Amino acid sequence: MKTIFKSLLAITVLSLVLSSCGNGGSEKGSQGALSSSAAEKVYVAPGEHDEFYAFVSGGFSGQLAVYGLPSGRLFKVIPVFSVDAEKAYGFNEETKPMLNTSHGFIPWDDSHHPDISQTAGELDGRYVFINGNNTPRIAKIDLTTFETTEIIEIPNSAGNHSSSFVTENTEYVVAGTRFSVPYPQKDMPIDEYKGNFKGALTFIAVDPKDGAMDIKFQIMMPGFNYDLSHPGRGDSHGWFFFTTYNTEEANSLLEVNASQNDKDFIAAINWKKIEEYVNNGGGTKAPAKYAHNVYDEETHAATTTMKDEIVIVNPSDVPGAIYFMPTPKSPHGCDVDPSGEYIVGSGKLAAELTIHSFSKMIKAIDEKKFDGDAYGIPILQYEATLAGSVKQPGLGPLHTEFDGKGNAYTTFFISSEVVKWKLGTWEVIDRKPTYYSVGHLMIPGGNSRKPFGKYVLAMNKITKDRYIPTGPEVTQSAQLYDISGDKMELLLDFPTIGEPHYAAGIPASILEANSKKIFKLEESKHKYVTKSEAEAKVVRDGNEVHIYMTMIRSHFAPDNIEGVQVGDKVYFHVTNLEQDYDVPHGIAMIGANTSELLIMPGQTETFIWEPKQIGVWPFYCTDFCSALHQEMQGYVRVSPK
Ligand code: CUK
Ligand code: CUA
Repeated sequence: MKTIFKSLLAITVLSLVLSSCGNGGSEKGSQGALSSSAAEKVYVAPGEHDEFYAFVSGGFSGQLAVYGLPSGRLFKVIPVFSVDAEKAYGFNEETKPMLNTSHGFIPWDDSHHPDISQTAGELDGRYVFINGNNTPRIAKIDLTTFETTEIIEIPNSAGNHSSSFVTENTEYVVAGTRFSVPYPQKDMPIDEYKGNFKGALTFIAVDPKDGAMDIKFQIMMPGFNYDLSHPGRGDSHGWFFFTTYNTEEANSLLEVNASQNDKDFIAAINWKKIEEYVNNGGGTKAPAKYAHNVYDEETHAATTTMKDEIVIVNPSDVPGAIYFMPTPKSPHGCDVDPSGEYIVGSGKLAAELTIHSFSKMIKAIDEKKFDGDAYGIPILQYEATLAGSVKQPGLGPLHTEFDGKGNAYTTFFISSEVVKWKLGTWEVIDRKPTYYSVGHLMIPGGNSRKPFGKYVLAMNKITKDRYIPTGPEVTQSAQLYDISGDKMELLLDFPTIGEPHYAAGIPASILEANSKKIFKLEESKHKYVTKSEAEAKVVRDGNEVHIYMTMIRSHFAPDNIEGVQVGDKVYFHVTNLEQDYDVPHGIAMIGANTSELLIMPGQTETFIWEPKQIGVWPFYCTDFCSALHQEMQGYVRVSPK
């Protein structure tokens, strides 16, 4: 996204400069003019709860942040494609395997698009999925524990961008490649891209019972860039839509190359048809190396399985399953309205929004209204699928969400605004500025058949003068608008962790009921659990020392450990014996090359310490757990070998 918009950014920066000379005062004025009811609308009194959860992607931090709406309060940062010293994710032995890939341990990624699981087209609040762009992965976060419980790597893919959107019964979570790459990967001249690079669209099946992810098939598409995607719903359930750009198949995307074509495509994929084909033994089993990492809630530990094969489907294998709908000027966002009838393509270099009709698309397919084909995939006539367009709505359209009341809201990056327009009549109803350069926006449930159209959250790329400065790097930010009336009303700016790329929102009431409060100690199947103080022990095995340790207010057992030698590899397997809600303990060891461990009641975590020097070395509890927290400590004596 950053690269795509480099030149657009230049225009934006220019317009920012102009606006700060010209009408900076009036902007301030308009902020001052915010109605006093705006404050009331976002005020959540101490002890009161927010109405919505917003899961805001951490973009290049690889995390997922949980905010309350309307307050904008930050509740939790969930590490996904990152290590996190606060939670020891990626540091303790239990969660390290979550970050394994076929390229090794990759403790970072670029996460863009969270999407919440659905049943019958409505948010069910079981999981939130999010993509890692860089080393292509899809993660699943369990919304009973707010922990990352599964990560699957996507082979043959690069820049996993048009992801991770789910079908209306969470049959599939989809991963579309931004970059086309040689398939299979090989050493070849880059300028032989055209016709030789392929774009993989990956359909990951989600088990309806336990939510386990598994790559069902991968479609090897022509070598375009696949930007964003959305599932059909209602009548269009069974289809998936992907925007493409660079249908020229240029190997360098200097704009002159990539935007020659007046129209690129929205690819319409009948995944049900392809699923049936694969279920009947269709497709080619091909070698592919990828990691599948699962965190098991019973053993409280993750394992990595290296997979070596997937099913590849070529578009020509399944005639009638894939079509292209021409869409002007490098369509970026691809959004399907709650009824499933309208597919909005935002040509980011176009002066209008293009809306395709699903029913017209089906009719055009029946009547074979084709305009040739691309690599054997029929291209539908532009006019034949067109439902309408929103004329001159703004500059640089990116993404659209829906309020469930017949209105759509589209972000405009260059003109820095959210524009409200009406489905069916395509008339613009309202527009409000954003501060500044908005990317995505989010309405809770806006990706489902049942949006909760009370608020829209705008996620901005630039904040400039909105906050007190924090050096050259200023905060990232989101803005909340009330959309319950005809006109939008800006209610709140709030800073976020970097980068607030996209978000998924859900009524708090759906999640609160299922939120897990305690891991029951007696149910723990952790390999190194110590269920009582009496079972605490130190076991030597060659040069490995395993300490089975417990913690409870306010001491460790054992707390004085002798018999360790320089050169040993010391495993601390630490169990929190507490069974009261919200009483974690922590542990940290001087000189251990890891983070502290924050251990929830009933859980066991492990870290490794390799003492290099003789002496008596302390460890202590890192989480303020009781009045005697500061007494919660111990020593390890290290003797010469
Ligand atoms: S993409 Cu960047 S604003 Cu990654 Cu969702 Cu459109
Ligand atoms: Cu246990 Cu502080």
